[in-house]
Amino acid sequence: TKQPVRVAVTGAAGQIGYSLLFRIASGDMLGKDQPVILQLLEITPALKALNGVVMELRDCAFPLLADIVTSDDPMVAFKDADYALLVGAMPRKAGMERGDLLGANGGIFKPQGEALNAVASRDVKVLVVGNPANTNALIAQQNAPDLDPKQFTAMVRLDHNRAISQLAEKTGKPVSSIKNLTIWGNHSSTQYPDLSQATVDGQPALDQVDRDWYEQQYISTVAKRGAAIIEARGLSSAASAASAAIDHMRDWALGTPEGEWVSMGIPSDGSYGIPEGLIYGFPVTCKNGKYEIVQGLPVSDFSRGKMDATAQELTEERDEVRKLGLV
Ligand code: NAX
Repeated sequence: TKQPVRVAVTGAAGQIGYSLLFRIASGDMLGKDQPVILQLLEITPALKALNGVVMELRDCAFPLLADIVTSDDPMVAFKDADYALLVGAMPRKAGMERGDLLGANGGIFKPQGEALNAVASRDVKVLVVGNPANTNALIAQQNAPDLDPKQFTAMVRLDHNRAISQLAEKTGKPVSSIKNLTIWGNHSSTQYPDLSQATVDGQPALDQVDRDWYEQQYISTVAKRGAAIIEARGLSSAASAASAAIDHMRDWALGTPEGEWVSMGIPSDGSYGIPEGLIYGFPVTCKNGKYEIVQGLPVSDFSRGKMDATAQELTEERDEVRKLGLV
């Protein structure tokens, strides 16, 4: 039997945590043969609620759940962590400017980056879910100089999954028939859900839908799906966000199927003309615990405009956190 691996989760007493932790502990993320130790971080006032979640986790009697650690100190929660899912963040409040939001999150992700740098496994795989996810990932990464920058990723997988489900609904085909669509850029309203390479049952997706529907409706429906969930549920997406985090980590750790790609927010190496260093959604394949950008895809003028616009937004966010001295 395998040795347990350490999985750190921040914001563990929150909504996403309430779904995510149970999926990790049941083996959905790292496989049904991989025991896990959960290392849960919360702010001090939420530790009591977190303890309730821990009681429930124990009551599930998950065979793969080897141990649970809770703390309000990132140096404890990230100790020797093999995986770190950074979910806890500062939400945007009414009247907050982008600079205020980025500054408040810098207060969380800078010390967390420093703690990962100091105590996590040297091979730790980090996924940032807490918004603004791409730039929060950049802040954590830039404060962890001893780790490889490629170890820091941001979640665009929920957008990716939403894009699949919207296309499945439109074409009347099962989600399993849809391959190789891409979320480029920021996990925000400027993201670009790109169908130009996507296939449905092996046939080009754009031959099966109306170009107008794609450009005028599909892209914004995917980008605004989070707001639609809040409107309907009165709360933001949680179970679907947790499921996407599981998908992201599972594919990174265990690999993507041959001939298929997924979307991950990763540091740009300059591919596709995206400024180097931005944490940007790219099409990637994963193998042996490493991801690689899918190269050589044709980029239309329409795509170019969308890809540059979302890169521009991320550049502005980076400029803002630079001004704040966070990176
Ligand atoms: P909740 O407010 O339910 O939970 C967040 C938890 O984080 C709280 O329990 C809070 O006490 C904790 N927390 C705050 N600061 C912390 C710190 N410094 N250290 C440790 N824990 C801390 O939010 P939830 O619905 O779970 O969403 C969490 C984050 O995910 C939000 O930032 C949200 O915007 C973001 N999302 C990102 C998505 C993505 O696709 N990248 C989609 C879903 C989600 O909206």
